[in-house]
Amino acid sequence: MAIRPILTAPDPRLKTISKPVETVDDELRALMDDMLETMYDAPGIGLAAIQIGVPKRVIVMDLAGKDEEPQPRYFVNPEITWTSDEMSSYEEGCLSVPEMYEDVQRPARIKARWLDYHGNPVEVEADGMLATCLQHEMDHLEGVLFIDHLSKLKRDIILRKMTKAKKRYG
Ligand code: GNR
Ligand code: NI
Repeated sequence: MAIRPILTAPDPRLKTISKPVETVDDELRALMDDMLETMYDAPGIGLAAIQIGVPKRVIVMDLAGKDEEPQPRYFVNPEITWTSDEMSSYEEGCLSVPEMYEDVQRPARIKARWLDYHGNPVEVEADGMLATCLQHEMDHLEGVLFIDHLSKLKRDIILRKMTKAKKRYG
């Protein structure tokens, strides 16, 4: 396992549309293991492969609390099959937009399906953090960041701060 560097905005690679995975094999599981280790190290609650520069439709997540048993989750080729009309708002952050937090509105409930760590199909109805986080991560697979859901003014302010921080710290 290895911790890999996380890309940060405005890195153009974060705008890539990620490609579907053809087979869930040991090589893909090694990538998912690295992603999970990178996510825990950051620390974050979710990570899409493109955030470490790999344009595959793969997500890892762990929504367990600090004092709970770890609960790693793996999503390969996820698809949303239904979204509620009801929306919910959550203050989101992103490892690729460090230290910036803004409220984002998304459907409150979704139905989604994906392949798990072993390539087995899973289908669930989700709400709460799972629904929010899965939508945030699936946006990454389309090259979309949470700041793309904000007004252009707010987005530009955040991107300007990011560019300044990068000039300072490299
Ligand atoms: O660690 C993360 N926290 C978070 C908080 C609210 C909504 C979404 C997230 S995902 C984020 C990790 C990340 O950037 N995943 O892409
Ligand atoms: Ni993110």
